[in-house]
Amino acid sequence: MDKIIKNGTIITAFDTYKADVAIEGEKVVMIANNIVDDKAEIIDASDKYILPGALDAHTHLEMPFGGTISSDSYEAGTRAAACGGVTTVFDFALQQKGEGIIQTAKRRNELCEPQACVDYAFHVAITDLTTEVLNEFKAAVDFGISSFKVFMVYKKEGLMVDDGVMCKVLKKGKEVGAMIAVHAENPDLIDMRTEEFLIEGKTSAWYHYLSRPEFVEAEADIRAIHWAKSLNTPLYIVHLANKQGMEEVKKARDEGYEIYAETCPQYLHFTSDVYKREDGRNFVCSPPMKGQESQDALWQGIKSGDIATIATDHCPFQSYEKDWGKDDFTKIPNGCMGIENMYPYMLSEANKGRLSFNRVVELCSTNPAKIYGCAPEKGTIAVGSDADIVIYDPNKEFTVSKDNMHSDVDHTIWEGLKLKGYIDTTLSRGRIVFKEGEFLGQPGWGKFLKRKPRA
Ligand code: DUC
Ligand code: ZN
Ligand code: ZN
Repeated sequence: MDKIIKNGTIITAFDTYKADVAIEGEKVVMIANNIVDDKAEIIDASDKYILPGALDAHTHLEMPFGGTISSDSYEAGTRAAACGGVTTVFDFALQQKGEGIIQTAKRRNELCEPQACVDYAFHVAITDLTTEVLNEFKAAVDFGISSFKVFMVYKKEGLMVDDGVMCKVLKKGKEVGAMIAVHAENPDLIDMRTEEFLIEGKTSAWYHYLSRPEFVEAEADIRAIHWAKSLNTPLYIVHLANKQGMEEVKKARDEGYEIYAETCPQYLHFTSDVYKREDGRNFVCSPPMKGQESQDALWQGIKSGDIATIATDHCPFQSYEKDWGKDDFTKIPNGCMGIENMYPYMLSEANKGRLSFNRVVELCSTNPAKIYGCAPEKGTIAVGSDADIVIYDPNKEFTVSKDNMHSDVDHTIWEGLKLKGYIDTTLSRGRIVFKEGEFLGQPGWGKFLKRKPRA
């Protein structure tokens, strides 16, 4: 054995118990009381919790978007991930016109592989569905890419697909065992409302919210669910942020359909009121934060089990880039940071009693691992699983500031957030990559995850 984590309390999605965890190489090899091996390095976890590392199933690292490139490179983003207890990152690889799926993944992997500090996978976003691309789905799944995404928005940006394409992708996805994720908002309504606001001189960040309010997202959620039900295919809705959409997800699930909803910490913590702030542009992301009723519905969905996962949509931009839209919300690059905040925020909410620690593990680790084809290696602490482990100190007080974060971005929407409890140590496949505030990992350590198809 190389390392033994001693005296801690293990928390998985299903269990809470005291035991030692022995690691050999990259794997957990034993879980038992009082494990002894004189040659092993001892990591003392007295009064601490031992959790599986989180999987962030939704990031946009060094992604060309909004007239620039998101500020976190693969190195910076996965460094911040390690420091926030995220040991697997799922990044979106955007297909370029004429490109194949595997070609898209390989192009992004060339950038990612030398930089990644934790393990990673790609969802390929289908933007140009030719017959060849449709025929390539099976090969892509065999290659280890068992999830694809479609955007129902971003028409001008060339990312959007229409309902016909979405349906073809849903059907083919089911056939080859791939999960299909959708960004659901109605593009025509957004364009119509944006045009009206600009004509009326309504240009502050508040109008970003009003250009894509609750019903704009809900309509697309309902449409996507309708097609998934009609075709009897699974569906994963990314960054769900509105009440009506949440209700439709619940209804479909109650009827027995395989519909998964992901939400993000920013929707659970902030409301659309942030867009009235002087620095409202820093909170501009799509879909935008919504009203209190929507936030309450999301927390209710977490309680009822109808929210399946939490992920971040991590897509940071520097202040000077956000400032492009000071006087015109349409010029603000869309995206916020969160990769280092997701697990600490959710665990702090558990520590305050809002939900159980087990449920946080399920939402942030176990469920994304299962849904996206990398369980049981990822997403739990068990003999044989990867030693992706977070040691959490429930008694530590932590205040988020841009100065104690590890991204390459000069501000954070989470500035000043007080957390009850914080991450002490993160291990990625047995290697300590974060300890007591310090990043100890290495670019190039993270491996591409070849994922399994859906059964
Ligand atoms: N939304 C964002 O805010 N940024 C990146 C892409 C997206 O859908
Ligand atoms: Zn999106
Ligand atoms: Zn996104």
